[in-house]
Amino acid sequence: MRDDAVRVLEENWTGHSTVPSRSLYPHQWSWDSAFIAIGLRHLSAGRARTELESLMRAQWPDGRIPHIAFAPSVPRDAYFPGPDFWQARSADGTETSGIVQPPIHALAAWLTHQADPAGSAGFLERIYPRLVAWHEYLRERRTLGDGGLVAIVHPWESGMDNSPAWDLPLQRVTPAPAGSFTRRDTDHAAGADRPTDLDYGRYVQLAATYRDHGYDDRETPQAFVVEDPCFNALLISSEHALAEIAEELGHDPAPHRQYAAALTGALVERLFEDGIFRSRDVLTGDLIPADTVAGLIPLVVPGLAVADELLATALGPRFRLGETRLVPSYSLTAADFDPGRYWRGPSWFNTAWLIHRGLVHLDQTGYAQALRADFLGLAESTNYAEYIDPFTAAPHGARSFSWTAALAIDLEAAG
Ligand code: 2M8
Repeated sequence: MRDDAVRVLEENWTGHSTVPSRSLYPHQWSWDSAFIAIGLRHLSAGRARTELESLMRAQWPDGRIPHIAFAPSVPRDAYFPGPDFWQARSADGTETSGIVQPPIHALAAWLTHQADPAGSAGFLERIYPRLVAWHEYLRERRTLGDGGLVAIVHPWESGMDNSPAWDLPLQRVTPAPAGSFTRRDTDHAAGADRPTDLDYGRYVQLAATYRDHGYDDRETPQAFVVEDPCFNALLISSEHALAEIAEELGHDPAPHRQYAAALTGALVERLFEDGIFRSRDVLTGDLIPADTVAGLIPLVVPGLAVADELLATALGPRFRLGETRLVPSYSLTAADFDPGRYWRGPSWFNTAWLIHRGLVHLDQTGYAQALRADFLGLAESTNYAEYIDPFTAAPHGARSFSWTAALAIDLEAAG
């Protein structure tokens, strides 16, 4: 086990959960916690269970798991938008945001259980109904297009905040006035790496509109409604995990398998184009012609009919898997590819982990081993950076970043 990776997770542990980064992200983030649990389970399955169950305390009565659970001990203005902006609380009084992140939690819960089935008595029983409620929220409140896929209503919900795929739908959004808020992210990270002020103003306006309509999915006049391939692919993976959990608990797994199959069919039918999955703008009905790493994440979907074509795209000129470092977040052939700016070119460790998982499932052992070796070497040499330049491997964003350390521990254990 890599001592430095373990140390990162120790330093970022708050006693019941792990912050992504002490400086840039000092609260609990939803999909970060799931990735972190996947690594923590190798150090302490109990701590991994605590990580996930503490996130569940932030769950709302409608089933949504908010993307941030705010830590009361952290100054209220340490991160923007903070608790005073969101004005939201879970049933137990935890201050939270009101938007969500990709649903990888059921997969994380199942992997956590598998690391220590004997010691996890009661864990699956407690978490299963919460995960079911989470997926029901997505299915009932976020199936906003005609094809059965779930939609995101804010770029931050994708986890790939500044993706070029959001440029077209964001053009509809009038930004919040520049003087009406103060960014805190640029205190901790280079401005040239982060989203522009114009985009940030749009993120703030979208979130404020949702907030001002009580985060009600039926009432809010959303200006951004998008079917994202990564979000839906992780929902499918998590539905398969829920089927496994249901079986383990003696419940009927069939509804989970049926929903996973329906989503898989819709994913291919609605989003696959030119060898890759693209996002669909639900408000115009159009596919968005930006090829991003989100479009490769369906490699994790079991039994994907177009897996061979998708792998060919990963290996081809758009992403050059095996020749570039990890997997770039945006097509190398795009005119506006940028190797340093947030989600507009650089490589992230969590997406590389997901693609590695897909390669393993596809029995692409050679590519999987090469990606694993690249990941482990880079995680260590960059001091567990948030993301890297896909050509030079220069680190960007936060260092001692939790999911980079956690997923390195997981991949190390997989060797
Ligand atoms: C980044 O997102 C936050 C907003 O949620 C931000 O830019 O301020 C993304 O990389 C996201 O995927 C991640 O969960 C979060 C915390 O690590 O940071």
